[in-house]
Amino acid sequence: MKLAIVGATGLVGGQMLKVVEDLNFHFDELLLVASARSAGKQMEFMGKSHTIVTLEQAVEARPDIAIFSAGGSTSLEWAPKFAAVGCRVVDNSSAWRMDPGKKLVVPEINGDELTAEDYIIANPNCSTIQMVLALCDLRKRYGIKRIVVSTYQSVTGSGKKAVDQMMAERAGETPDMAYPHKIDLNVLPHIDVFQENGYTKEEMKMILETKKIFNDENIAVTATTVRIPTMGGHSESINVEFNEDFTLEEVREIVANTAGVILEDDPQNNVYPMPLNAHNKNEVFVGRLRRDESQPNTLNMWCVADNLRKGAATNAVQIAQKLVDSGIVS
Ligand code: A2P
Ligand code: 11C
Repeated sequence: MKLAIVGATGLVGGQMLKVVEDLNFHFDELLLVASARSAGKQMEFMGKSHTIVTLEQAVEARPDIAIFSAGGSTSLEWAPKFAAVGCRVVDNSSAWRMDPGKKLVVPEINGDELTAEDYIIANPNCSTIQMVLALCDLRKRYGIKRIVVSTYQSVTGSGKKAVDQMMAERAGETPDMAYPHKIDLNVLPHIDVFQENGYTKEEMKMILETKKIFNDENIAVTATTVRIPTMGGHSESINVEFNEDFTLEEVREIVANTAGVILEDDPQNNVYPMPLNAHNKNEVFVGRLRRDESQPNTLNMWCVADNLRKGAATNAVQIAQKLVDSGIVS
């Protein structure tokens, strides 16, 4: 098994390497791929030094699986070139997600739909992944009519430059600006670019990707996505209207038994999910479960996950694992 990590020097790439080690993902040979700026440099991983290679060199080496996190334009241009030499590409960018010919996969939800025909597989947006995972088993039981979600997203979602901006502001230094405004001690109701309908691209990703992953065009979804000056994970306030009524007791049991989800719901003892606790964890945390008393069949919940882990690297490595476990890659 020859594994390539494309974008290995980036924030998500670094997490991918940690998750490969954490989840004991088996490989015989590892290719660390980055831009021409980094090619030739050495990088340590699991006690071994690796020479960073270019995309061209990686294609020549014909990896079995390549996990990409090097931006949308790199994926658009290079994923087909890797696929052409028989490599399975798991792509963390938004380049292929809404392509009708490509699968958008959260392994716990639709990983079983992967087949030998799939060469480019899309990893969903981080905010979408944690929400659909928190809801997937509740959906099976009660059906979902409508979701209203508001997010509180970590600066790590915008990459290293954004983390540096926040830390420089905190230290009283003049930052290189990743955002149009100061982020420390502030809140920006603005993630990614504004679209003609007044929503941001991040909001539209949550709406469209949710429908695709659940394979249900009829689920109504609306989103407001917000950047807050935190690291460690994205938080979401989710209001979900089911087709059927529920009991909170059963909801708690379903959430607690959902694969990849941990129930943290003991508000009397100040127990609820927080980004500080979700940091570097592979699971999605859910709490503050309560009935929306303003209308029938509706639940409020709070959901937190490390956006670089289950929101990106963990989900991508789990897709790669699924390709191996199902015999698509051997
Ligand atoms: P490099 O470090 O050589 O620039 P982040 O999202 O944290 O900014 O990381 C982006 C990742 O994608 C880095 O590993 C970066 O490599 C890589 N990358 C960016 N542009 C390209 C490109 N044109 N070809 C290959 N890798 C790229
Ligand atoms: C953020 N969700 O937090 C974004 C980052 O489509 O994979 C990931 C963008 C994507 O800003």
